[in-house]
Amino acid sequence: PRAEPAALADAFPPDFLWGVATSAAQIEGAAFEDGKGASIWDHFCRQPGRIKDGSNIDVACDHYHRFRDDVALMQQLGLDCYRFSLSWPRVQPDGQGAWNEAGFAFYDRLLDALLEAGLQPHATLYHWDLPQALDEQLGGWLSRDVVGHFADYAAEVARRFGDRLASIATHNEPWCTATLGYETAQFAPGHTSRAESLQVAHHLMLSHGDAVAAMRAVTRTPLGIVLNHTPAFPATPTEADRRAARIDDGLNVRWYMDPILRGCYPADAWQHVGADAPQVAAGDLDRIRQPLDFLGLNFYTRSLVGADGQPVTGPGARGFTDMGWEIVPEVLTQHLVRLAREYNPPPLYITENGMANADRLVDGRVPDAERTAYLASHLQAVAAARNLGADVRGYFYWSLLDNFEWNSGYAKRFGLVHVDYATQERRLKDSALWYADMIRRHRQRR
Ligand code: GBH
Repeated sequence: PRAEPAALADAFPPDFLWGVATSAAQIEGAAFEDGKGASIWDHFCRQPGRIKDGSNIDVACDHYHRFRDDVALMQQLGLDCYRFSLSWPRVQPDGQGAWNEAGFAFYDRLLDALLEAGLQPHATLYHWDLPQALDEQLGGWLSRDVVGHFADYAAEVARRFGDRLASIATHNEPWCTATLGYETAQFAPGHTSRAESLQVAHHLMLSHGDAVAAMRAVTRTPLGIVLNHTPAFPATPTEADRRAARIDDGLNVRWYMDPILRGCYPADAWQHVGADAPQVAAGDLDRIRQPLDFLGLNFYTRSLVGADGQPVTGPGARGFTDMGWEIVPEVLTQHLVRLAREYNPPPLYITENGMANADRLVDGRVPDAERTAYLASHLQAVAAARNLGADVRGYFYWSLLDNFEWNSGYAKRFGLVHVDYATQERRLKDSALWYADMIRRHRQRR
């Protein structure tokens, strides 16, 4: 298809779903209101030097108080669905023991507002905001005990909300939780050990499997997981770089896909990590591999592996985002087709895709042509992958709003909607109007 809204609308079947995504810690604010417990991100933001602009998430986009406005914006855009996450410490302040009814009441109000507006709610249980109490008392995801606490939390959410949720994903991007949180220290809780990160990854996957099993007992809503894939390419065509890219693929893509969908770890990457490999108890891999109803894929860019530094441009490069990430939509097509062929996965959703851009307000508008081009080219890429056999059923743009971009603070803007943090004023960017136009055309064909 061409990149125009009409051509793109034509390239997707009538039941293809259009959405946007957010996460609790990045937008809600109200960090200590109505009985919410602290999360590891509330804590991390208070450690000097962790967040580039020194900001925190006490207020963020104030979505906790402004969710009705945000739902109205999504309705205005004509979206089918909304992907959001629940804050575990908002509904269970210590991560075990007592539930916080006021916290559940917020999600109850949000679900009512979404359903009233005709938007399908897609929930994620864990988008990185672990209850701080579990970190302090048990050592966070390093503790195998957290697996059971997560499954209890998952079952409680499924019991209360399952019948109103269009889907539930256990984890968002376990690679990020494990690698950025426990190996590179970019994310909470800020540890620097590969062995820890791989043990955490194992516990995350075990908690995914146990949560799916626990939720199956109380809900019939579709269950799955969301993985982030950054396809790795050799920086130069040498054998050494090719091997490095293959190992990177083993640690980012196959380290999660293989246990979750096939019940085994990838042999080459396992061998590569040597003594850093995790403790795996008998039966763990059977618990991890549960039948899933969908797989969510978050795609932003590729990585070039093996050289001393990354080349400024590579084959297929179409420029870089404000995060410095290379824009490579054709890699999304190629990767989706690979997943379909290698794994025969459950139905796929692009649960995140988007770009940070140096957006500015100009005469009351936000002329973010770069974002519109990114969106259009990635939708073309998804359509192409579908034509080549990848069963992709929906697309969620990251993100609805400009929000807290983790260790980058508020300086990086991913939203279709501009947020003025001084006033909390929301304003649709040009890309939002483009997306709404494409969706409207697609709906006319239904
Ligand atoms: C997602 O993470 C998160 O789910 C979301 O909360 C976040 O706001 C959003 O993306 C935007 O960051 O280091 O150059 O090789 C995505 C995390 C992005 C991690 C791409 C790996 C590789 C870029 N991934 N990144 S590079």
